Amino acid sequence: VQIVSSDTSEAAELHVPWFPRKKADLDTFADKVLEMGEELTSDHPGAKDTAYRARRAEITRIAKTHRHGQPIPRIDYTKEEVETWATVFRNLVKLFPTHACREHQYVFPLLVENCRYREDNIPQLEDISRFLKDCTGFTLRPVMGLLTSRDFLNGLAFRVFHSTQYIRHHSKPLYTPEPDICHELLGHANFADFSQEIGLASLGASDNDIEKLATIYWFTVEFGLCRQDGEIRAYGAGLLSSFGELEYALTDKPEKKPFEPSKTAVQKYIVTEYQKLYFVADSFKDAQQKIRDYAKTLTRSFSVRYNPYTETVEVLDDK
Ligand code: HBI
Ligand code: FE
Repeated sequence: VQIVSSDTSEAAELHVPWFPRKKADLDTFADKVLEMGEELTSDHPGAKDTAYRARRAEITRIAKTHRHGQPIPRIDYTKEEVETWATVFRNLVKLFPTHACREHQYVFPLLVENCRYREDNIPQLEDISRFLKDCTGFTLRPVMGLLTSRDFLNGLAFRVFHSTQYIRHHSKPLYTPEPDICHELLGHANFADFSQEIGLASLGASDNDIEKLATIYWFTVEFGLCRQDGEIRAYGAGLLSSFGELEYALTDKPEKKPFEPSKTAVQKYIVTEYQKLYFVADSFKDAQQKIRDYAKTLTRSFSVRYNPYTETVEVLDDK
C-alpha cells in the first residue's frame, strides 16, 4: 500500500489517508480537537463562567499530555460537579428499566459493582478502563473534546474509546451540547464489538466513506433503537445519557424507520436538537450483524486485520 501524506492530483486515485497502525499512534490525536477543547462557543452554558472554564482547562490538560500506557490520572471532583452528576444519574436510572435495552441493563449493574458507579460518586476513567480491558478488551483514553470523525473512529479500530473527563455546566444538568463524562459513562456503557468494526472500516477510508460510517455510528451507537419483546428500546448512548430525549424517542412524536445501513448511511441529521427520525433495528444483535455486512461493502485498495496480541493493525495488500 502506498500511503501518501499530502494530496497531489495524480496521486488522488492512490491516496490513502494516514492511519494509526499501533495503539501508541493514537497519541498523535491528543491535542487535535475540533471545538470546545480549550475554548467554549458563546452559546455554551458555561461560556461566561470563568471558574468553570479554568476547571475545564485543568482537566483537559490531562488529556493533552496523556500517553499510551500511562494510567489515566484520577480527578478529585468538586462537590458541585458531583451534584451535577447526581442529578443526571438519578433521573436516568429511573428510566432505564422501561427505556433501555437489555444489553444496557445487563452492563449497568456490573459497572455499579466494579467501577463505583453511584449517585454520589463520579467514576474514574482509569477504573473503568481497567475493568473494560479485562472483560471486553476495550480501554479508555482521555480526550480534550470532540475529535474528527476519522480520528474518533480510527481509535475504535484498536478498541480504544476516547472519553472526555470533564462534566457539563451545573446550570443545566440535563443538557449538554457536547460529550461530557455523564454521556460517556452512563450512555456508552455497552461497548459493543460492532464499534470496533466501524473503526476497522474507517482506517484509511475515503472522506466519503468516513462520512457514511460516522452517520451509521450516529444512528446506532449514539441514537439507535431496537426491538425487544414487542417493544422499542434504546441502545444508543446519546439517548441513554439524555433524560429528555430518552423519553421523547420512545413516544410517537419522532419518525421511526427500519435500520438499513445503506439507507441510514446517507441520512442527514442535526446535532443540536432532539432527532426527528430514529432507525430501529430488529434487535441489538441484528444491528451488529447489519453493520458488519455493510462494512464489507466499502471498498479500499487493501484490507486490515486487528492483531489483539500485539495491538496492531496488519495491512494486507491484497486487492
Ligand atoms: N469525539 N471526543 C469525541 N467523542 C465522541 O463521541 C465523538 C467524537 N467525534 C466524532 C463522534 N463522536 C461521532 O459523532 C462520529 O462523528 C464518529
Ligand atoms: Fe458519544
